[in-house]
Amino acid sequence: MHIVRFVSPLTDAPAVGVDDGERVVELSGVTTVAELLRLPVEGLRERLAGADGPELPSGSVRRLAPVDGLMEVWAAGVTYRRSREARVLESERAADVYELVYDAERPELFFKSVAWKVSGDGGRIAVRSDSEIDVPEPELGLVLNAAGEIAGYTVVDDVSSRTIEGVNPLYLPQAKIYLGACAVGPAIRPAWEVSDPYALDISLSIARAGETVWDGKASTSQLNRRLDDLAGYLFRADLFPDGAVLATGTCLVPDLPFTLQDGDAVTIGIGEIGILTTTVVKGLEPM
Ligand code: DO4
Ligand code: MG
Repeated sequence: MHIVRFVSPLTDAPAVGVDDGERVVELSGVTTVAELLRLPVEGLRERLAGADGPELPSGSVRRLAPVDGLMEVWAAGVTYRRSREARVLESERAADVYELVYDAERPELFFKSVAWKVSGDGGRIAVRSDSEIDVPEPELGLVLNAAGEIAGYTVVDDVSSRTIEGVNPLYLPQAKIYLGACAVGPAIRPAWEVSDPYALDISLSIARAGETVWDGKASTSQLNRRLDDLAGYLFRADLFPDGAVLATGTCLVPDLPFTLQDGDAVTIGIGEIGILTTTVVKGLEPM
């Protein structure tokens, strides 16, 4: 079962429901995912079990990114050996920064996006026109409620400019926070339905003009951090009244000089969680 945010065909406005794979049952009286993330996990479970609104065939709804209200998207970095290796290679003079953070007690966490800028499944991601090497970063997303509990999981694409971050790690916000740099979806899998979040397959496939130009597979078993520890650091000195999504770092990075190009189709799959598909645009036109 997944929590979905979609366009209600009855009102043409965003709605929230429960998708069992065959039908979506709307949660009456709930219009945002943020409202659900104000509940503790047990309260969320009861609310989802009591879904009794209008029903629609699962394939018929237009899904929206499952982030809204004051929800924020954050991301962890260098949580997998592969990410550490790739960053050490691309950054040369600042390589130590990445070596050190991989083993440090405190993880690297950075702000990624406000809710309204996030792209959803079937949407567009962007690469910057002032960057030459750009990649998608497929990441398991923790969906955290207002109390910091892991309420569910989703798929996040932490789209990144390797050119800009490679020049100087202090440019990280410009490499990672811009219009079209964040995709989340297609939905949220409730935490209690995922038996082992440390054993999920992650795949990335990039297609250009119908041909696969890069694909790879990895697993969350390679994660060098504990999920609740990452969530704990995010909530240490901050408040998220509408909850947050925390991307847990990438384990798949194409070798240099691979770069995304305009029109590429990017597909990220995470076992038990979902498949997120987006199309790349080059440049920063409003989405
Ligand atoms: O340290 C820079 C960012 C790392 C990152 O985004 C990742 O490892 O996924
Ligand atoms: Mg990342």
